[in-house]
Amino acid sequence: MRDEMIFKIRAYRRAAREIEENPQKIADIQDLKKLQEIPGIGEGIANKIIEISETGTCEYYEQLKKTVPVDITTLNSIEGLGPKKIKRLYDELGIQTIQDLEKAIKRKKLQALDGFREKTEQNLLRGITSYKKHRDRFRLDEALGYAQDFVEKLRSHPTTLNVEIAGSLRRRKETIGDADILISSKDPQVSMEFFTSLEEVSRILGKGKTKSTIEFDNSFQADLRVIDAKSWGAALQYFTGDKAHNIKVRKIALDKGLKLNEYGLFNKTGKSIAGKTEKEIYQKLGMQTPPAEIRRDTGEIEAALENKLPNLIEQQHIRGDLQMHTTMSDGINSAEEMAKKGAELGYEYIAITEHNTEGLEVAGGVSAKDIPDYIKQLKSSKAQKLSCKILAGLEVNIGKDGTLTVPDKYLEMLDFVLVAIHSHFRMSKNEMTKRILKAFDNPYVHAFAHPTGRLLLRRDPYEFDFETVCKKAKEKNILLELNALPERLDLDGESAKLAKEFGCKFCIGTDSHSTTQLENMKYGVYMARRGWLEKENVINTLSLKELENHLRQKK
Ligand code: DGT
Ligand code: CA
Ligand code: CA
Ligand code: ZN
Repeated sequence: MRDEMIFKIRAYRRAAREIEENPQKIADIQDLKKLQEIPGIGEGIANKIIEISETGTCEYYEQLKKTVPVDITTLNSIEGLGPKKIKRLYDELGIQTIQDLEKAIKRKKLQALDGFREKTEQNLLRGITSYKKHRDRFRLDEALGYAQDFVEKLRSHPTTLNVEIAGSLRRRKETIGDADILISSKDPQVSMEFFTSLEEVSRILGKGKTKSTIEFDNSFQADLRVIDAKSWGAALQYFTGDKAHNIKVRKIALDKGLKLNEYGLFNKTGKSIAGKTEKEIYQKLGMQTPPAEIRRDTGEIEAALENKLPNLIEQQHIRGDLQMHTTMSDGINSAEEMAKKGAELGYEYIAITEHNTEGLEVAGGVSAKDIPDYIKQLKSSKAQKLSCKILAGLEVNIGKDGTLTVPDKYLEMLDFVLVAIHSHFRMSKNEMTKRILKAFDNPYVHAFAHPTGRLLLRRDPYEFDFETVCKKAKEKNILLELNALPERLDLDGESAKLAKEFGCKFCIGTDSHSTTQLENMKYGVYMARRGWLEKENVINTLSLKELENHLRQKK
């Protein structure tokens, strides 16, 4: 915004990245020298980190902000707007807020600017609508991070008997409205005091005997409810939801002449017959306990009544990770470092899946003619010695007409070929479907990466006929990816369940750009569980040998 030197900007970005990736909590390192041991952090930034840890902000930043009266954070979260455009909109049209932007679009003022067209205006308007629709929700990883920290503090308090996260967080929904935390306590009043006085709390929105609501800095909210131990299971069941699931379960109770509410399961005379645990409630209703992730009344109740719930996949079944990037493109770790981290996670293999540069404007990647070298590098003798094997993969762009941007003779050399849509998102549904089907006809394709292209709370999926694509994937033996990057989570549970019903198989990849991000695998597993997937449905539960056999079958 201030035309600062590019190297200065880069220095801050690099530091931010390193801090994000640092396993240690940065506020715990209050030592100037120790901070400077972190790559990318010099004395200037180290001093600012200490100032921010101590005061919550830093003078330099506050002064800078005053010189630029633009709501950059909000504008930047609109799809189609980045820092460069925001600066031009401010310089040339004086746009500071989302309201200013809307007004300017309505008056067709953007079209007058160089490089902006009517189409740009329409796209931005769509971005604004999408932003407004999503702004009250939070990404699963962020919400879970907050709530789990909180719950750990509550758990370690001496008056706490039991504490649990309920609601959409327990169901691992990909976006979260608010956190619902349940507690049973020796002294409810003390628990409430403790909850509302924790340092993360920025506002107390309500404080009562059995329920309090607090807000964090970023306006994420959490409810805490105090529960009687004898009603623990009933409350956990009720507040886990979702609502549709609850309504149907309550009806099953009614049909049996029983009454179910958040205090327990009661018979006609009002006597409690279950309530301490969820399990005994479901048992008394003649059903298995559905895992929280699938509670949304899409068949789990019927399955539980017939004792036919799926055996959901678990994190421990995962034996490798099938999508990631390295320093060869915009990642921050080398292939070898990724494999070492893979070994730490107990993996037998990882697939390095760089982008191909043809047809894509990203920071680096591999061009088709460099593929032989790329493979040689990944298969170097040094890499072969690691206990976690590296598969040579590539994330290939699907061109506008459905042809792949890398010739077959190169695809044939690779262990694992992902294809994905990275450009021309706005085609008609029919055209987009044809484009994907055409790509699936290529005999070397193993998997379809981030199939819907959505970015959570930011970009809606592109339009295509999902069922037709599932049928073709099944026919051509192409895996559908569950992309575990928290801003994607693509496929989501609903789509994965549908694809499973079509007989599709899946792979889970973290799409990592650093070793730390390899730990995002859990989010992919949550989506798989929400999609009713079992171990057998997911290819990276196979051993290296079995996986190699499967991948070779394509050739
Ligand atoms: P969220 O917060 O929008 O991500 O979604 P939830 O599912 O966490 O919804 P929330 O926080 O409004 O309520 C937590 C749970 O409480 C919900 O999953 C089920 C239960 N619940 C809330 N309202 C109702 C209701 O009107 N009827 C029934 N049966 N259950 C409800
Ligand atoms: Ca909630
Ligand atoms: Ca709530
Ligand atoms: Zn991609």
